[in-house]
Amino acid sequence: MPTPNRPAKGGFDRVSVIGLGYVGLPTAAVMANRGMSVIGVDANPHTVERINRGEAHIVEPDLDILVRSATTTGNLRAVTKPEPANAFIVAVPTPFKENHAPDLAFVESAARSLAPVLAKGNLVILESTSPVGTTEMMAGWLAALRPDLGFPGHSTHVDVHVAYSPERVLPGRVLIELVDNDRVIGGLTPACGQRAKDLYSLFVQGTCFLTTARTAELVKLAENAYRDLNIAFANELSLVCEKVDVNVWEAIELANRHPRVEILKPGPGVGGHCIAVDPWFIVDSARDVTPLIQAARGVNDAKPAHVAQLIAEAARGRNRPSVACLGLSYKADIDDLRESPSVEVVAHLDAADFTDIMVVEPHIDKLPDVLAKRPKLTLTDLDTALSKSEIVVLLTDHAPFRSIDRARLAGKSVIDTRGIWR
Ligand code: SAJ
Repeated sequence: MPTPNRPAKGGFDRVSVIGLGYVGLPTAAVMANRGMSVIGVDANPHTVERINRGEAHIVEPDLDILVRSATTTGNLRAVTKPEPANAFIVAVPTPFKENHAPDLAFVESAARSLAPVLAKGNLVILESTSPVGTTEMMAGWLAALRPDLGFPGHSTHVDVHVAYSPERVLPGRVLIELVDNDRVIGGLTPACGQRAKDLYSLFVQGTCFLTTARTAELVKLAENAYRDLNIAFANELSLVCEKVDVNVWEAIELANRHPRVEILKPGPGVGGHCIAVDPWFIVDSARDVTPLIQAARGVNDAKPAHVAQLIAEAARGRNRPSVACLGLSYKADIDDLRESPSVEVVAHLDAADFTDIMVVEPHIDKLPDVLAKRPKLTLTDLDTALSKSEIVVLLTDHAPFRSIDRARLAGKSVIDTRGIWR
């Protein structure tokens, strides 16, 4: 479909987003709905096809409506290979490898794929959560592939501006936070940062703060490590409370009445593709000086096995009972199972201890691979699970679980990892 002509937008007549996932697709759709001409690039042809049909391939409130309207107007078009544009926003995954070392293969392949279409005056922004120094590395890859163009740090003149600006959106509120949140923008030079700010100013209502690329990279990692550490404190406190027979939820609620204390909530562990992953990027670049960050990861990662042990102990008090495990996604009211501690708890259960392990997850219609072939384990509905179980374990605090009639829990062993039924 041809892209219609429209007035120049601060020199950003056409913007390309590389990687149409949890961050890239909403960003592309928001810009397109602001009247910008956007080319979305994704290596997966099925993703591209679906988007061009006006469908969102990920679940996020209102995203489907936005994608439909963006493709209907022709402002958003998805392709599998980069095309020339004024600006490129790279939003590809940055997972870690076996040893927790960051895996930058997707960033590198994005750089390789966009290098041939780069032109003088272009802007390249990396948004993926990345170890400090990745934006400089990306400029290096581009400079090697395009010796005819000047890149910051590699030439006396700059033909292509390069900057880093991390996404900060919360799954479930992505479309709101994409526009409203403040942004940190780090240019490889001040002019690079300013150029990136000009682009974000076209759709961001929050304040855009300029800094260096290295600082912006660290800021993103620090935000998520800060949260991981604070959740680890809450999780450690929950273990202490078990030992000294204190209700952790009441203790935290009362401690938080102090004007300068704000303890987060304990749970079955920390999941998702951000908080459980990003602190390792700091550790990888400064292992010797990060005992606290490493300890927090250890505390949060150990929590699922501990919850499974509590369930096993409850089972020992009964004769091979049926257990209902409520919730698999990593947090409430979303369908995302990535790094989910709830999945891990269920995976830790020993089938020999139970007659039946019933799992209730209203947002999925089939069990994830890691649980699919486990003996005695079934995906079932809430009503059946509550009727048949002797042990009920609350793993993810989805809305339908919050409103369960407490009378239905009477006489059962209840393990509420999120404190919603107290
Ligand atoms: N959790 C607790 N106790 C709490 C809060 C969270 O156990 O008090 C658990 C959740 O159940 C979940 C995990 O932590 O398993 C993470 O959930 P979350 O809602 O805190 O965060 P995410 O991973 O969905 O999104 C985060 C956000 N980062 C911060 O709040 C610092 C978001 O703003 C980032 O954009 C996103 O990571 C990202 O992409 O980095």
